[in-house]
Amino acid sequence: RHKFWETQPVGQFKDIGDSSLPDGPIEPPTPLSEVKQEPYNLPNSYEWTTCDMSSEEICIEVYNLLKNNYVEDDENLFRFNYSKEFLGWALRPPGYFTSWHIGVRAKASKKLVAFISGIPARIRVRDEVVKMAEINFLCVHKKLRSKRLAPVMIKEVTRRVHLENIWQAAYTAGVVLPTPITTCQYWHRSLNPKKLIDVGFSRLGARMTMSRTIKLYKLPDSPVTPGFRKMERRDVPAVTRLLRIYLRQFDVAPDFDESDVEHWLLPKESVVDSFLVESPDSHVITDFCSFYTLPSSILGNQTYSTLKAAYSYYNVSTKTPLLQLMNDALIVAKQKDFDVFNALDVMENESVLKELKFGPGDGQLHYYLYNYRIRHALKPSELGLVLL
Ligand code: NHW
Ligand code: EN5
Repeated sequence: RHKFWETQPVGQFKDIGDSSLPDGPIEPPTPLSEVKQEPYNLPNSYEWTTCDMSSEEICIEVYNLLKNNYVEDDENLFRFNYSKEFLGWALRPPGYFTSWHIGVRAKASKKLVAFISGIPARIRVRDEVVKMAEINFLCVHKKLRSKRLAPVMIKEVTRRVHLENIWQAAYTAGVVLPTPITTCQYWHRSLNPKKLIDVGFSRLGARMTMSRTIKLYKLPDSPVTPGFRKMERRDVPAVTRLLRIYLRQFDVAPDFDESDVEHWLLPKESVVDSFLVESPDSHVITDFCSFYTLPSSILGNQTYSTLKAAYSYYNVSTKTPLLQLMNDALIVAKQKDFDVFNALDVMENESVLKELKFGPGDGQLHYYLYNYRIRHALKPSELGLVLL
């Protein structure tokens, strides 16, 4: 069934429920001298290229490949359109390796036809913090599909991760592979219902008119929580403390330090937005919420070309109820002209999504670990990790 994945150190479907297999690494690290020194072979007319994402020109090539060939929904109405600024941010966190930003070019034209990336991360699985690669943006040009290029790219990124003495990875996908550590549901909250209906993202509910629908999704003009404000650089230590304590309760979560928080959560225009609640009297930072910006191209609509979507990222509520905190996030997202606010049922999200008028989408997101077995699948609420 899975000719490639059957050969890889990942949990296999046949082993589900086998309690004789221990949790933890599936194979031990090999000495670095035994890691293959040369890249894997590509079909003859293609060559490897390392993509320097600090170069505007290379960043544009990766951007264009993804804009035209990356993930679509099941009806091919929308395609993710990660911005250049977003890609620069997503691929250059603290300690990143340029060698993990891997492209494939056609030898003759030098056109970029495929891409895969990794970034380093410390991910805690239960009681153990594991150095991992987060793999993302695997993309093969539409005209080169089904030629078994993806397995070669995955083996090549694996080799380059091994060369940095890292032996585990985390990744997500909309497709089922051997074998998910958990499966999450996408939820969507309409901010601009008329446009969402016009472009086929959502439908008018039964016995609902457009004007009733617009009224249903109305939000206040500004956040309601006293002390709610944008996160600033001076907040990094306090936000790091808040987040580290909060994420302890989940079985799988990132181990963020201050430099990670500065990179991943300090607001960056049209990339990531973060807000916190500072108690008006004590000035203590008690709550935090964030979302990232990921537009989708609307394929074949006469009126609209882009769907502006916000994706819930990390939230921490200690004093302000999560419901109110996320409602304030919806309010600021609406003020920033997003059409829809998306969230997964990870962490404590499930408990507030229905009341905030989110509805389940038609997409799921499966989470995976490479070379790390977890005997029992997690519930989405036991997962404290959001990948981009
Ligand atoms: S998920 C988004 C992936 N990208 C897209 O969906 C974009 C549109 N699609 C494409 O570009 C986020 C192509 O369809 C792709 C497959 C390139 C997806 N993950 O070349 P073939 C990520 O980026 C397996 C993993 O003929 P293709 C996460 C498939 O099951 N494997 O197919 C990436 C089959 O293997 P099997 C996937 O359609 C995580 C084989 O590829 C996959 O031309 C990567 C077929 O290859 C997917 N999303 O190209 C793993 N989609 O065994 C990282 C298909 O079933 C692992 N396949 O025969 C960790 C590495 C690091 C370890 C470090 C220690
Ligand atoms: C990971 N870094 O299918 C990358 N999105 O539900 C890989 N559906 O937007 C991730 N089909 O349900 C890949 N509207 C997995 C995601 C791939 C993209 C995808 C889904 C997630 C999606 C929308 C549009 C469907 C269009 C037709 C959807 C319903 C919204 C409705 C709003 C009102 C309340 C009920 C729900």
